[in-house]
Amino acid sequence: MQDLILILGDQLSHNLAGLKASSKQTATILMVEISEEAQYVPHHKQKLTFIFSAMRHFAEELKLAGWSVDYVKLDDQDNSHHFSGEVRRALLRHQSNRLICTFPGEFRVYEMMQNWREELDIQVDILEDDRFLSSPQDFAVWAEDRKQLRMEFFYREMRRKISILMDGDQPVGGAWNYDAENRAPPKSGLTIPQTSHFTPDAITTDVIQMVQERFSHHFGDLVDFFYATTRDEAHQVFAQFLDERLPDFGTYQDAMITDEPFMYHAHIGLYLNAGLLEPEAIIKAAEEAYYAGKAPLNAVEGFIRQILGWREFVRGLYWLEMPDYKQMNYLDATRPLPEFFWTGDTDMNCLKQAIGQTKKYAYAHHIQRLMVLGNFALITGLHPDAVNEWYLVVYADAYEWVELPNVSGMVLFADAGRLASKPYAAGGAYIDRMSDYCKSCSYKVKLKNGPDACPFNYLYWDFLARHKEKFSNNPRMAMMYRSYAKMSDEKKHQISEDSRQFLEALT
Ligand code: FAD
Ligand code: DLZ
Ligand code: SF4
Repeated sequence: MQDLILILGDQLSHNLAGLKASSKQTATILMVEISEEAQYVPHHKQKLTFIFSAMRHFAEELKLAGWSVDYVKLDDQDNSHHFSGEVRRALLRHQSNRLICTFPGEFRVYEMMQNWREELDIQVDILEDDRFLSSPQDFAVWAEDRKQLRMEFFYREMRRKISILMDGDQPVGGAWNYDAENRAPPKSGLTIPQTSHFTPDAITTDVIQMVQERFSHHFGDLVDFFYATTRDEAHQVFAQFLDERLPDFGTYQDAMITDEPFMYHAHIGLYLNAGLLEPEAIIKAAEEAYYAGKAPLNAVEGFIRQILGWREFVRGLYWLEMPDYKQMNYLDATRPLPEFFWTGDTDMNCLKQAIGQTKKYAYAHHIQRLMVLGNFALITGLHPDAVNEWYLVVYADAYEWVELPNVSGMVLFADAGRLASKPYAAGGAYIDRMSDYCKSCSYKVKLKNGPDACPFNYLYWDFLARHKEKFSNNPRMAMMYRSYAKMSDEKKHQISEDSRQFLEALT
């Protein structure tokens, strides 16, 4: 009897726990392309292309390494198009009575796996995903008895735990965080290095055709697909980032420039989350770049914090709080998603830029996701379900474990502050400072009210006024409420009128 090892589309790692639990002699690997996964939310065409192509390439690598691989393609005749059906069929094909799985990235898939024990009457081993540096159990222990969960404290413990950028028990350079040196506005005349481009090989070309045929109605362009689809290529992307972009990563981390989607970011989220890159190796390589004098501490610490801090933290939070987290809507937001989130057809240039890029590349960098798109969703009161679905659909790196806490926690404050100490709301001045978008916008960022004023300016105050009961006692927001209190009644009325008109037109 053979063991059956199930490998999902975001588990494409040769050191996966599931692979380590059996052997080439005693196991068959099962990989399945299924339309339920492609369509439970209608993923961006480039995301589908990336995942299916990376799965097919990984299956070839496994075969070359001597594994027996049973790979079910999307257009295979008897494909049942859901995980349970494919596992059931494969168990019969291989006469297996032991199924080995690695802990999945989404709660709904975990529930499915747990049900297989009874449904299929077999042994199902669900192994911890040890590619992460902190397990859900470790995180639960850390979180126990803490009223507020703050990434910064979790991150410091992780730095100590895996001994990264440490000088004995103290952080290298004397501080845990160098953000004071980061986040400069974009300078004119910056020459931003090109990102890596790969020409689609025969496997990717087949996948592109399949996606164009089957999922043409999904969001996103697929005219120019240049992403890595193998581990080797993903490593090339990262190597290029280390050499060319990491030194400026910190300084320009929050900057946004028209037609520069990738800036100095790494553009590796999709590879990390699918398993083509491993977080620990990435962090260590960045640390080495610092010790070798190739990148300054503010850049390296900032980069490591994103992966060792934020990435691990949001995963811990997800598994700690699910399934309730998904239902949370602390601010009682009800507005449907405006149509222009799918088309980019809006006069607000910052949104147009961020959505246009997302459509073209299935990518937008963190500040575009947080302070442009997210800020807009927060202050206009878009419903968390609609916003979560949009983010899950449109980004190539989006899986629920990472998308949901970022959207419901960081962006929408739907979790009542479990993740963030205050909502990330801002007026147009922030976007103007950190980008060149306002110069080409039909709205005037300096105007606070009236038909030509930047909508962020009045919507921001209207948001604060609408949620006064929930936020006015938050010490981090006291200053803003004091400023609002000092405004004349006429000014407050203008804010509310402009917002009412804008929001009515939006819906
Ligand atoms: P870089 O800026 O170069 O950062 C390097 C790596 O750090 C990223 O690849 C990622 O693995 C990690 N990282 C950085 N910030 C975060 C974060 N807040 N949470 C988790 N990991 C982080 N990231 C996803 O991987 N998937 C998502 O679905 C996702 N949805 C997001 C939704 C919103 C509303 C926001 C505000 C952020 C979201 N992020 C998500 C986090 C972040 O925006 C992306 O990880 C990043 O933009 C990916 O691009 P990059 O590889 O160039 O990142
Ligand atoms: C995202 C995705 C898609 C689109 N398709 C598949 C697929 O056909 N087969 C598969 O094994 N995985 C796919 N994935 C990734 C899964 O959605 C992901 O493994 C789960 O959401 C758990 O994180
Ligand atoms: Fe965005 Fe306002 Fe600037 Fe226009 S003026 S780009 S809407 S911040």
